[in-house]
Amino acid sequence: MTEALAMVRGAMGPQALIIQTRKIKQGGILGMLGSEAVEVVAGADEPNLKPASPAPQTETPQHQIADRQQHSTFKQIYDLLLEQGVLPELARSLVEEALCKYPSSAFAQNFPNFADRLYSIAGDEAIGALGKAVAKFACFEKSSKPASGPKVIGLVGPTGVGKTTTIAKLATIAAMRHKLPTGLITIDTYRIGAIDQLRTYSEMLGTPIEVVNRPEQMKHAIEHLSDRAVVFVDTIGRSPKDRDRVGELKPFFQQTPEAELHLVVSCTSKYGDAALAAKSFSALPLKRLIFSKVDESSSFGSVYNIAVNTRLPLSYLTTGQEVPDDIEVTTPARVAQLLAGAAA
Ligand SMILES: Nc1nc2c(ncn2[C@@H]2O[C@H](COP(=O)(O)OP(=O)(O)O)[C@@H](O)[C@H]2O)c(=O)[nH]1
Ligand SMILES: [Mg+2]
Repeated sequence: MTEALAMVRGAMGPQALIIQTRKIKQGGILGMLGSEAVEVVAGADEPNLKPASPAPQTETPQHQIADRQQHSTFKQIYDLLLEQGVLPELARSLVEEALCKYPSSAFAQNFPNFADRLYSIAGDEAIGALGKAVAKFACFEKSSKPASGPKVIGLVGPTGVGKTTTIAKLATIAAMRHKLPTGLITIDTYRIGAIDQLRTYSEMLGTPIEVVNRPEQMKHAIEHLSDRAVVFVDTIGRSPKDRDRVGELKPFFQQTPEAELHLVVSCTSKYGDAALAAKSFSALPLKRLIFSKVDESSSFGSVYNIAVNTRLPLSYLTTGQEVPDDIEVTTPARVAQLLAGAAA
């Protein structure tokens, strides 16, 4: 630790602020990595990046200036990711991966296996590098087409995250833009009749809708819609506890193994709540992850953490209440942009 701190002061000057020290098992980032695997995260304002002593009389070589810019860019990105709520170890992996693109920097020199991937890019392309890093840790996949029968897409998730609105968007795009024969199913586990929202869209689009109250009705509903190219399944319920809801939904989807289930997680949810939802709903055969309410949130760490930890491929993100326009296919570049704090 003493050796690491001396290295930090040597590199960043006596004013260097030690932010965090800890022992780690393997390579670290944004700090010195001592032979005893000690990680020190330190910060310094730009003037303190000058070597402590002696002050150089000659002009700083260009490559050193470039290195400093890269360091401060990566430090900024790392800090941004933490601000966004990305878990520290996931943030570190992201920055490490992005750093692979800067093998000539002094930081990268500390990670010898990076050195064989030689090419350099300018600082403002760091977000691009971050996007490539995001693509390494999170998955991205569109829906696949079934060999026969309708494509069945079901949306599940906590109450109020935007499942019905998202189905309305997807169904409108399928029916109006792609002219696909489209069908709708609502699974109402409480028989509360709260299907008016989706019924309105079904009438507007001229698409048939089936209301399913019991699991055994599921197969029948899909048979009714077997002439459709795509069928969207909405789920509604009133239980405040996700676990109860999942327990109720499970038998419905056991009847329809062909359904591609997308878990909807709101970007406005706290990491703990989103993680709990992901855990509860993992009892269902989830295939994709949708980020909703991107427009209402300014931090995207919690949903990124869920994407990495669940390994569920990202399908769509929703950006407002407008049907059908406020929906996009999720891409690594877009996630990087959101993590870096770009406007939603
Ligand atoms: N700002 C914003 N609001 C949304 C978005 N998606 C849905 N909503 C709103 O969130 C509320 C709940 O949506 P709803 O689809 O009924 O959620 P559900 O309970 O999961 O079916 C409604 O007021 C929607 O208009 C979105 O992407 N952004
Ligand atoms: Mg709903």
